[in-house]
Order: sequence, then C-alpha cells, then structure tokens
Amino acid sequence: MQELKRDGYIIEGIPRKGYKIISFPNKLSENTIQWGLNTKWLGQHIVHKNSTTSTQTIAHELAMDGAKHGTIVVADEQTAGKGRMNRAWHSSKGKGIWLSLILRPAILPHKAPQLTLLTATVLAHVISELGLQPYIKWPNDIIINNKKAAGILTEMKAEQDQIQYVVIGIGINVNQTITDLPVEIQNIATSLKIELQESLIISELIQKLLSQFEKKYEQFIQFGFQTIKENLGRLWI
Ligand code: BT5
Repeated sequence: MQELKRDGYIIEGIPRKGYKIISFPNKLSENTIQWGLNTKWLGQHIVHKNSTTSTQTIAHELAMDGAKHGTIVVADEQTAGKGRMNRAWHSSKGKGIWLSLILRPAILPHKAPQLTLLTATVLAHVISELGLQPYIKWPNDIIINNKKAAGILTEMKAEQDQIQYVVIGIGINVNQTITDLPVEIQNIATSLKIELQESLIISELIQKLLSQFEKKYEQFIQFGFQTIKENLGRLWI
C-alpha cells in the first residue's frame, strides 16, 4: 500500500471492507502499467527507468542475461534514443511511449521482419481506436496526416537457423505539443495530442498496446503471417 502511495495513488481505507483507489497517478511505473493489464505473458515482467540512454540497450543486456519472453523495458526519457542505421530518436521526458519488448519467437531468423509489420498493425489498431486515422509506411513508420507519429526498431540476436531473442523498440509521440518536438522534425513529425487536441494517459495506452500485441503475436505464431496481412488493406500507404 505504501508503495502504491509513493507512486501517487490516492487510496482510501474503508472500514471492514479494505481499500478503495480514489485516483490513479498519471505517471509511469511498474505498478501503473501492471494494474489493469490484461495480458497473459507480455509485460508480466516490467523494467521501468525514469531516464536511460536507450531502452533497446537495456533490453539487449537483459535478454543476454536470460530475461523471459515478454519482458518489457520502458522509460520516461531516453537520452540517446535510437532509430535505424544509427539515426537518433527524440524521446522527451514524460511525453511519449519509449518501450522495448523482449521476445523469444520460435521462428526462422529471416521471418523476423514480419514482426515489425505485426507491430505496425498493432500500433495502427490502437491509434485508430482513439478516433485517428493512422497509416503504416513500410517498413516501420506510423503516419497521421502525413506526419510521423511513431517508429519501430526491430533488432535480434540469431544464429543461422535460430533466433536467440528479438528486441522490438516502439517509440510513440503521445503528449508533445509542436514546440516540444525538436525544430528539425517539427514539419515531419506529429504526436497523438497534436492530432487529437487532448492529452492521453501513457500507462493506459501502453496497456492497450501490450494487450493488442499479445493477441496479434499469438495469432501470428499459430496461424502465420497471412492472417495479419489480410487485415492490412486499409492501413497501408
Ligand atoms: C525509427 O527509426 O523510426 C525507429 C524509432 C524507434 C524508437 C524506439 S523508442 C524505444 C526504443 N528505444 C530506442 O532507442 N529506440 C526504440 P527511423 O526510421 O530510422 O527514423 C528516424 C528518423 O525519424 C530520424 O532521422 C528523424 O528524422 C525522425 N525522428 C526522430 N525522432 C522522432 C520523433 N520523436 N518523432 C518523429 N520522428 C522522429
């Protein structure tokens, strides 16, 4: 209970009944993500950092140390967020989802890029449920109104015929205003808040994302990529 209060939950004691949560904190922690998370294995182990260089780097270290399939690493801020090919990913404090998923899929290494597309469909699904119209731009961008709102970075460690682990990095601009974005990307980037004209609760969005990802991932492992691809039509540009 003390731990929850420290996290910013306001809790009222009700005589002979227990406790009632009066309000939830709008901040990220293992608790705020885990409470109300309805997944079986994804995000059952969460590593949360206030600030880190890159959640990808931590996820690789954990995976090398044997972290379980479904472990996630999430940060309020990344000081050296990574895009593809050594490009930078701007990750300002408390304004977005900066998240890495550790997976150990029993698929052949050459099929790993399909996981990027699966992730893109998950992001598009979650964003469209907010009432926005996202598009997937191959291989890893989520675009709203012609501007990039999210990016995906898939990295893996594999032998020729076996994947040791995959780390899927997901960056979503959530609560930035236009001036929160660096000047050099202001005309190519957007955030969910800019598009919706309202702020969102980041931990809730992460829960929706994890839940949808788990569902789609299981579908992918069981039935293959075709079922994911069949749902793509209208999301593609
Ligand atoms: C990506 O790379 O789009 C992959 C981004 C992955 C970020 C996540 S955050 C959690 C995890 N930890 C990490 O360190 N990374 C992952 P790419 O397609 O190479 O796009 C990079 C380009 O997008 C840059 O060169 C900029 O032009 C632009 N960009 C940088 N930051 C952005 C932002 N916040 N929003 C929109 N565009 C951005």
